[in-house]
Amino acid sequence: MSFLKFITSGESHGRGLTGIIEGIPSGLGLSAEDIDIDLRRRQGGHGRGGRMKIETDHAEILSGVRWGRTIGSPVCLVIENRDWKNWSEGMSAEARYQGSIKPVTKPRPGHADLSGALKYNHTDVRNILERSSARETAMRVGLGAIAKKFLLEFGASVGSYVVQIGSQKAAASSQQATEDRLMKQFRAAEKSSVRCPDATASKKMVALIDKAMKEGNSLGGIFEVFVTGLPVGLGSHIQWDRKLDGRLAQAVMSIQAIKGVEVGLGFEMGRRPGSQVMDEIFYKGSGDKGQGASAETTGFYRKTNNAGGIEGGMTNGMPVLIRAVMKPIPTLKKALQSVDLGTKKPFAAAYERSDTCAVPAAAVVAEAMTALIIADAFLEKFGGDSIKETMRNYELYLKYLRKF
Ligand code: EPS
Repeated sequence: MSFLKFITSGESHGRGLTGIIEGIPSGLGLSAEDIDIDLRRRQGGHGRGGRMKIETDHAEILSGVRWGRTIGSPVCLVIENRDWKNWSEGMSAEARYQGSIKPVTKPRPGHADLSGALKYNHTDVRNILERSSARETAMRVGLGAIAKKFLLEFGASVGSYVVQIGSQKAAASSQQATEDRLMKQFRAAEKSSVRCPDATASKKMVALIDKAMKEGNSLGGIFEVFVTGLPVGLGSHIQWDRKLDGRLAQAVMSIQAIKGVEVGLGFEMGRRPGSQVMDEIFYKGSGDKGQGASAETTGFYRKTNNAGGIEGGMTNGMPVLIRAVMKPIPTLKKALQSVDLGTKKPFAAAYERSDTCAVPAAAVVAEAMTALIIADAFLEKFGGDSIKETMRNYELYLKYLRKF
């Protein structure tokens, strides 16, 4: 990301999370409530553990916004950890509290614990697990909400829904879905406790999570993220690091526990002949309105969207479609074999409080990461230090496309 930059800091049981985003043009309407809506969405979802009963995330805007509008300077957010009151000595920055809680010496399989301790020379695994925790994603969602607000100015919407938890699949399919259909699936997902648009599958997913909870096990799953209303030409084919699909894949893959990312039909493309993969090109005519943002401006459109809205590393005017898989949460009540860092003796990993399933939350985090990348590509294409300037450049481009 070079036109929009962001960085986060914060430990899971530390004082709180901070995030700075630089590059949002001036004049964007922004309130803490705009951000809190997404923070609440991330905290929901059947299968979360005891921690979510403690936290009610709220973003405080420390800089970059004056009287409800961005002023062009970096925006800094702070989200307090309510759990901090239980950790104020154990996670204190002050040396005098050293040793106030016992070190964690038992690395949990599937976490950053062992590699992190070896790499950063820590005998207390807490120094690793506090930062590798998915608590950090609350701030990504906070910053992503700003990117979403920015994109909305240009008519682009980002959403997500869950399509699989454990072995339970939903009937939802995004592949041939129009923008309206995607939004409909999104609205249905918002009403489901597992963020799945298929009500029957939702119930079965809830039952599966309850069963895993009882058994002390955990579950992963698959979700989809979409972006509607994007113009043709975000990203570029000319260099590897400017390709939009590559940038999105890295961003979504960077979310804790995400182990695979697909664009459009994704891996299914490998099973089909080319004639069933490419999205043929049409031009709207009388009585044929076409579909997607591209049809309105350029007249060119597709009847299918197997490419997931990206060809040659550039948006093609169809909705951008990303699918990602989250592995099951690695903290299990079921003991897993590991080795103590100090004694080098084997033990069965001890259970700490944990979530059973966080796929619905991960989908909201992926919306945020997607929005940040798309907003970056938007600023790369249209520039602008104020929203008005970005809008002027954007509208000029649409005017050019209409005449093409
Ligand atoms: C997490 C472990 C749990 C989750 C946490 C991520 O926290 P704790 O160790 O305090 O019980 O609840 O997620 C969040 C706090 C959050 O806001 O999403 C982990 O190890 O990744």
